[in-house]
Amino acid sequence: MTAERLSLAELPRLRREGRVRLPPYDPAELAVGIVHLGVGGFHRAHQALYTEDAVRAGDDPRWGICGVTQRSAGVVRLLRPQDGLYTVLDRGPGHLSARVAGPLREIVHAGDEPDLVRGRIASPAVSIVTLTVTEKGHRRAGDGGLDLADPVVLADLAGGPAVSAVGRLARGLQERMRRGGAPITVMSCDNLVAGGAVLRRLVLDFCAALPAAEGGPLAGWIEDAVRFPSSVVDRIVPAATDADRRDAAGLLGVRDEGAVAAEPYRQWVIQDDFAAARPRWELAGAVLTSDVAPYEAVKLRLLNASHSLLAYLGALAGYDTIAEAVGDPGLAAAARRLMEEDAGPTLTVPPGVDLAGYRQAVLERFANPALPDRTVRVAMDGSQKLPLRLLGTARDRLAAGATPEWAALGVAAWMVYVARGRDARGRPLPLDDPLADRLRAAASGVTTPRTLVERLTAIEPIFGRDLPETDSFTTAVTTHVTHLLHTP
Ligand code: CS2
Repeated sequence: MTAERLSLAELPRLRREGRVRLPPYDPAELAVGIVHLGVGGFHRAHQALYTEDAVRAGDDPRWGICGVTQRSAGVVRLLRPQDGLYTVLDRGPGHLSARVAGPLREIVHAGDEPDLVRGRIASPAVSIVTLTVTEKGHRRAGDGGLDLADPVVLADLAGGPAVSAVGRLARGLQERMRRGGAPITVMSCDNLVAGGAVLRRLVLDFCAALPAAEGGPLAGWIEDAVRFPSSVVDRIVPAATDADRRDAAGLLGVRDEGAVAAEPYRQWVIQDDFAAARPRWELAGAVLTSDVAPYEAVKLRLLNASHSLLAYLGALAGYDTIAEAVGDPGLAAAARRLMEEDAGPTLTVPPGVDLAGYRQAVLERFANPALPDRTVRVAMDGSQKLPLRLLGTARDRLAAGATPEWAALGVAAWMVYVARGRDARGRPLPLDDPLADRLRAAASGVTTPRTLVERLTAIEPIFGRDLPETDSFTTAVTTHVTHLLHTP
């Protein structure tokens, strides 16, 4: 493999060769106008590209991004030597194309450079903070507010460099208030229900837990000057692989350690509620709307719910990828029926969306043979995902007097995944979940399906108080668990 790395210095050569799409401007001339917390593969293949496209279409160089990595410094090592440049490979059935993207103007590991992160959020040139910090990264308690029993949150409240996403955000906003308090927008880009309202509540909970003389003025300023729109993001972006880096190097003629592959499809629906300037993302195909809730429910309850169902059933059956899982007619039928029979009746159809077409497209996207997305990736963090993806649907159907059979199957598959920890071929299945210890303890020594369902549904942060008491739900889950446990 070639020793040279992708960098700004390579752009003139790449432009002359004309083999891949390149940033349609000189990246070095972009100012930093956005801070993004959670600069993983998803951000690089989704929001960063929309932003780059909006910069080009609107001829507006204000919107370079300062990408902040929250946990590991790995992304800094990948992207800093490349001046923030990286390749996104579009992998569709029988189709491969590549573009080099340049909107990431700074890459910062928050743990190493906390002052830089705070200073950027406070900078008057920055008018937007976006976040993809995962469901668990929000550190919510069972009631949806900030988990004030979490030692990381407590340490952040006590002062010193913040470690949690909400702590970093709140400290950055505090610094901004001190430096004049220019209005700013904080936009949630995680797979949450009402992510903007969730984030706002968490930040205000953080303020309320600070000493009153400190937290009171901050909360007051946030109420006045900060907006928290929700947004719905969609693009399947598996973890980058050696094959991605190899293909990128083949196309570029230099190494790209930051290459990431994604499906061709992308969608972004944004609540149009900004405190100050923003890129004209609509020029890049984003939908700006006053109400994202119907889009959010469609995405979580159709795409993400059937993704999780296929991940647990598929992993148990020994399928490594989502494409293999959806290639199994029984599993594909379960995913289809979850979308049609359980989720469908709970949805309000958003303007311009055809639900039958959406469902069909979801199954086709999952079947994409060119993009190996691992079942265990999607199976991760089930305790955080199930309530948003399956249990809302279950509750709505139960309230309508129906039994949500397919949502119950998804829950049962997760339970068997947790309890058995092995696939049909005897290979271990990782339990990667912030509640892993609690889940393992609940499932250990259990001898009957009924007890397994009782023990796991008793975990209140996941199932609340209502679902363990709802017989038609627990009976449906138990029937599926029984069946799955008897399937080798
Ligand atoms: C997946 C999502 O990780 C998961 O559980 O369901 O990451 C999914 O790939 C994205 O939401 C697609 O937009």
